[in-house]
Amino acid sequence: MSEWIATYLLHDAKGEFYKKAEGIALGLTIGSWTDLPQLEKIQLEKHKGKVLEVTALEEDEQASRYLGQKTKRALVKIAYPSLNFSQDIPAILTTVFGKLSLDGEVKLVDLEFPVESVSDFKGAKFGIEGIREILGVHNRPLLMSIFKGVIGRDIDFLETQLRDQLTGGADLVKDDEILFENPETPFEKRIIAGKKVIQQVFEETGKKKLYAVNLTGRTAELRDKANRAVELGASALLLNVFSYGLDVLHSLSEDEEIMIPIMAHPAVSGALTSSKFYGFSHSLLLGKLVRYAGADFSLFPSPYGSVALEKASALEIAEECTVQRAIKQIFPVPSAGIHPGLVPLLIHDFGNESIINAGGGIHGHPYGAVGGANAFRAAIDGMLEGISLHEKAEENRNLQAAIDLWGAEEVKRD
Ligand code: 1AE
Repeated sequence: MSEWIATYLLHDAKGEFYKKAEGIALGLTIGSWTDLPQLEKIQLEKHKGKVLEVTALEEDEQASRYLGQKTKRALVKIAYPSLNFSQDIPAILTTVFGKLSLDGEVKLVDLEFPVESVSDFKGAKFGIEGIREILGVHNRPLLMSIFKGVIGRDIDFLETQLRDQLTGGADLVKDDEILFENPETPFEKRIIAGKKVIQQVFEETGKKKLYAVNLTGRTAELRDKANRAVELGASALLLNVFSYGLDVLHSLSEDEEIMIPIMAHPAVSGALTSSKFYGFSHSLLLGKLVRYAGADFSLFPSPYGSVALEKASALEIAEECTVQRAIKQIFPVPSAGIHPGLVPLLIHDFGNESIINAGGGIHGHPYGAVGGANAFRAAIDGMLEGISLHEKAEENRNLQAAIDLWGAEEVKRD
């Protein structure tokens, strides 16, 4: 029988984890707060959740202190019959973490998809391989830049910013996630301007580029808006997935009319992942679920920048994006507060199959966005050539200027 297996991290003062797990398995399947007649119980057997494993963990003193009493911890695995629910993200999440998410110190750390259901989740249309094919870049991490300081600016300003970022060496540019519909730079005008600049840069340099326009507005409008974006020649979409819900991403990614890559922005996800006790693990939400829902890129805070994530969590997200599965690998994009001096650490940790993403670190460069993007590309090249940032900076004044301003974190080479 096909089953979804959820793994939870539980904290409980009494430590009665098996009893708690049984309560979850029943409560989220056939159970209720009151006992059912025996006959009904037998009929419902095939719908019943099963406790597969209860693994006690060492006490975490910090957690006990935080919760105000000595608290025990355990990992619990529960299997849910697929039979109970339609194979879509809202039904799955409501089953494995619906009311349970409100019931004390319970964190959903993983969810295993049954093989029979994997075909319901086609994943990314392009993924790492497809994006590299479009851009014609195969041998290095990609460089992405972000429109910054564009609220209240006009379309000419955006065009100039885009051209500077691309000619400096960015492979892709995305809208800032806080750029919504506005009179100065409305969605359609941004797409038309973006297409024009990308074409000009291609004619000048022979290099293909992508620009991800922020798909915003009411949920009911998004599909039409995405279709309109494709008609107008958009090359990629950015989506604030967690402001809308994973199923919105899933619907867009499955749509055969929307044949452009989709970038998943993590805005709002911190409210669902940051607690040690509640919500989802980072890797499940920003890695596995975003990938199964069909994003081509998953953005998340790197361990190093202005909004840092614990290194282990950031690496786990990247692992979920790239581990071999029946669906395509997607780009991990460790972001936020990134400057060229962090490039060696990022490549060391996340490898070639990742994207270096920077807004302030490009626009705040002393020689402007062209210099900023170029400094990043030099830092990437230096890392691949096996030389230090400081050595590379001797031959690249943009990189030197970035290091002078923000510093440099070299990695120890073996
Ligand atoms: C985690 C997402 C980062 C992002 O979208 C963004 O706008 C970063 O900007 P900077 O690089 O911190 O300026």
